[in-house]
Amino acid sequence: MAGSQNVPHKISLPDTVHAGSVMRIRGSVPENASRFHVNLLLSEGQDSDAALHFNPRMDEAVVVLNSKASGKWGREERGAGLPFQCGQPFLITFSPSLQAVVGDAVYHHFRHRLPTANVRLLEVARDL
Ligand code: 9QG
Repeated sequence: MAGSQNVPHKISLPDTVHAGSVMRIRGSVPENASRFHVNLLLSEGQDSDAALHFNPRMDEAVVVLNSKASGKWGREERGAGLPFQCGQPFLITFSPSLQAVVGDAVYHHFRHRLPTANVRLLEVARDL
């Protein structure tokens, strides 16, 4: 596992996020990373539902996006291409409507299934 000491990491989001701010995640992908994910979670606890699971898979050269409701994964969406590289820094921006921008390029618009107003925590995990 190539994660750093700060991973996994979960933070409570301020109320401004619920009101519709953008969220920016700056990080870097370790050499020999296989996968990492950014989750927008609805509650504390191990098996929280997620309005968004954004899951770059270096091992499959794709980003899988999904939601989790009542403990079950929904239908996966996959973006076009993999805008992340091992050993390189990245900047991910999520708009209030869950459009994912990587660097300067719009990557994928995940049409949200759970109300984003209910997002309470941001979690990052695995190899980043
Ligand atoms: O594989 O796909 C997203 O649809 C699953 C993965 C799962 C998610 C899911 O195993 O991995 O990416 O919490 C999990 O288990 C995550 C990390 C069909």
